Amino acid sequence: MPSIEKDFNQIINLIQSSNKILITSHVSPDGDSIGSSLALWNFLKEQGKKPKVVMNDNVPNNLKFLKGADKIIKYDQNDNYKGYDLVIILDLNQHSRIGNLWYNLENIDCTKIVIDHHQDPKEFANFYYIDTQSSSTSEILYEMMNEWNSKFINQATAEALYVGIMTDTGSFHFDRTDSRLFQIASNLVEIGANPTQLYESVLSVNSFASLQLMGKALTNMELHFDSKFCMMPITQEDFEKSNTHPGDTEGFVSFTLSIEGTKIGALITQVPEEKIVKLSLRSKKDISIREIAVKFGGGGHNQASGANIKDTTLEIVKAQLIEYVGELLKKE
Ligand SMILES: [Mn+2]
Repeated sequence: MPSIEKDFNQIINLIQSSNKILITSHVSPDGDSIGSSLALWNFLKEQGKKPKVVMNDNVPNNLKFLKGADKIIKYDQNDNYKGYDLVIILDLNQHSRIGNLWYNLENIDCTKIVIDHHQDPKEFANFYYIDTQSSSTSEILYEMMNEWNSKFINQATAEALYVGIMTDTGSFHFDRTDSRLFQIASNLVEIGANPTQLYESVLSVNSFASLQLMGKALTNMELHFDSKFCMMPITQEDFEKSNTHPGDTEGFVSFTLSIEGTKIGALITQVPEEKIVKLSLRSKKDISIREIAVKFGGGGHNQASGANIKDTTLEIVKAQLIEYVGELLKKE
């Protein structure tokens, strides 16, 4: 466990004394990882610095409209990533989440900073700013930028931060959506983030095929323990029949928790090409399902966590999950 001082000044000083700055985030990037990375990129460019965003994976189509998304550099294993003054790692707390890019960054001789909101950070960087009470990395970055100098937050930065916050809060309804967050959102709207446009660009982008898969996933749902637990399994065959893939299940897991009286929800998908079963867990406030994810070798937040389970089957994971959830509910 690294030593963590919640000190923006330390981080701001490090960034201020650097010019060429490499920004990166996690594999399979989402709204918060792309949003926070591009917000910081725009914010630093506004001050005449030379930031670059490098990602292990491609930017999802629905986030490509953000300013700077077309400048994101795809990881190249032959690049030695030398010549940077500083590396800033966003929205993750263990180096495996960076992907193979980590092996290129690991040995370069420059300071590495992690800014994140997940629990249980691992030791791999020089400085950390971690706030597990924060809704998103984008929210932390807003606070940092505000403390630094809010006049550098331009419209592009505001839009990227807004997208990060909107996606990581399930459009402002997850735990840690508090009054401060609405103040921040309000400031971002004032600067030029348009809530209607950003919601439509990022979230109203379902394909017909993914909606057909959703229909199948909804019929697959099972209730257990007096409706307290809802499971949504999706098989390899379901993906094949609808001509979809696991990336098309974005947002599905939230349906499991939308049932009256349900406290715990799980999306379980077979990822055939990688021979793994992917588990996404959600719980309502006051129940933490993080421990269950840890039992499967994963992790995350108290109300949202997950695991990628190797060498198993959907049926085995379902049975284990019912057992673990049963134990957890007994303690309630
Ligand atoms: Mn995040």
